[in-house]
Amino acid sequence: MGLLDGKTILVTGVANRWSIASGIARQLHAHGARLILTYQGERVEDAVREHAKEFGDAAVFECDVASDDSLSALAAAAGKIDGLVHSIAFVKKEDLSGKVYDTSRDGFNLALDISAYSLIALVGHLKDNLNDGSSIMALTYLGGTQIVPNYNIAGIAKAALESIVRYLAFDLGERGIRVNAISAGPIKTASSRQVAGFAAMGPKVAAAAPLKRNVSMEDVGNCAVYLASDLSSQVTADVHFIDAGYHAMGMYPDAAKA
Ligand code: 0WD
Repeated sequence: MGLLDGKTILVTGVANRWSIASGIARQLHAHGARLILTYQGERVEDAVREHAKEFGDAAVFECDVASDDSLSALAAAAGKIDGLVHSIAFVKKEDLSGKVYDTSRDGFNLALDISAYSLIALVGHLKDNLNDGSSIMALTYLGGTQIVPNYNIAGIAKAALESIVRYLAFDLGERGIRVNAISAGPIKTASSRQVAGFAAMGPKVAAAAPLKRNVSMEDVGNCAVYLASDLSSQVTADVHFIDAGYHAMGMYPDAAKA
């Protein structure tokens, strides 16, 4: 018996095998979930369709969160679901270094639209697809509440995303639908590599975190299994850290010695 037997979960953001969503899909599938994967556009369609074969021939649909037509088409095609994974972010590369005060209006709007409003748009379009008692989760990062140099506008978008998680949890609570965020430690992916200085972040976490390691996609996927399952039936409006405890440090070991 798998923890997720009988549940259908829609997973966004599976751009490629290195995407965090791919690690999440792998663990959800391993615990018995039937998966629906989405792809952003034709550029990644073939890769996502090929990847879907690894997850029991998961159904695959287009979903560009920048387009309400695309979201409506997804809602019409997807059928009933018991879970939704939001693993989507986009920030112009030029806005992932330098000064936040140099961010353009356009760069701000794009980052907030794709990385934060997209959760509102997805839930708004899929609200009738979601069975009562469903679980919704979104990927966030420590840079939403703390200063992480160069994360800049991406962090500001994560702050909005985490707030959206709480308000949606309130909206949907009467249907027993839970909404949470997973705050993952740094994992090398196509998106994260765009952040200036990203390569140094994993080793810094491993050196400073209580568990003295960084995290993997599998670790994040295991949290997603818990959040998607009935084991977490009383957990909502929460940000759950999968970061080896790094977020709780107020001073890092090297600095403490100095
Ligand atoms: O260290 C990390 N990698 C962390 C990532 C630490 C903590 C959180 N996260 C978050 C990210 O901010 C994001 O919300 O996890 C989520 C997934 O990020 P990822 O796995 O690091 O990155 P990636 O594999 O690039 O997935 C992001 C995807 C896009 O990938 P591509 O390579 O095609 O840009 O977001 C999707 C897309 O699949 N995406 C969209 N999906 C639908 N419509 C759109 C869009 N308009 N734009 C981007």
